[in-house]
Amino acid sequence: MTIVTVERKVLEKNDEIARRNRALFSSKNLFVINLVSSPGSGKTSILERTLEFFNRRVPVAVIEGDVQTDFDAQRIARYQTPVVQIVTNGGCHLDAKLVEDALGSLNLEGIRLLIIENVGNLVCPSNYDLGEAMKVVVASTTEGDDKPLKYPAMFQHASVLIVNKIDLLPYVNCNLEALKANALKINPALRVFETSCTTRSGIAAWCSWLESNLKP
Ligand SMILES: Nc1nc2c(ncn2[C@@H]2O[C@H](COP(=O)(O)OP(=O)(O)O)[C@@H](O)[C@H]2O)c(=O)[nH]1
Ligand SMILES: [Mg+2]
Repeated sequence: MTIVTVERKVLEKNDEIARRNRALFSSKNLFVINLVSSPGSGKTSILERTLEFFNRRVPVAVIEGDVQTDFDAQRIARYQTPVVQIVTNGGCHLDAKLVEDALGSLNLEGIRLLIIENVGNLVCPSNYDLGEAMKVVVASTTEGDDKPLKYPAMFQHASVLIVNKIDLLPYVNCNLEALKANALKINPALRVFETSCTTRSGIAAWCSWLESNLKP
């Protein structure tokens, strides 16, 4: 009983800070996405391919969330992109306060798109609003086609699904149509993209859609 109450208070506090973040993003005309997936699905790779595609034509900033290391921030910094690494020290998700604190170290002047890469985890990040416009969930073909049914909350809370590693379809036990159908069963409103970060298939379609969401 007590645990439930504490959990609710934590989430209420988080939502209050998320509202503050959202107001800040809105005042700066920033489009913000929260990229979520299990570890290794390809979130950082999709970010790299996205930055490469925009080639600095679209000003992007990135917040990286990881349990340990700044490896992902180092990967993003190679694209001359402003990036801040949040290390959660064991924490399994980002929360709105961590993002608010990270924003203090990011110069958002002229930035139009902020991408937050969440900690790799298909469970906890679904509960925490960071102030983003939408959650984008990445599911890779190497994870099989049943994950939307096993982790429904993440797919319910997301607006977009990126099915990544489609180059590996011939080699893995994953039925692409079943994966998409399972995700759409959980959330029929999901917008679906299919990508490969190795062949770059689908990256242009994803980036064009992303760009169409930027505020004037
Ligand atoms: N074959 C293949 N490998 C990929 C693809 N995307 C990412 N990877 C590899 O998957 C591993 C995890 O990718 P990473 O971007 O670090 O995933 P993250 O943990 O979700 O950020 C790396 O070895 C990537 O090179 C893809 O589309 N196809
Ligand atoms: Mg990563």
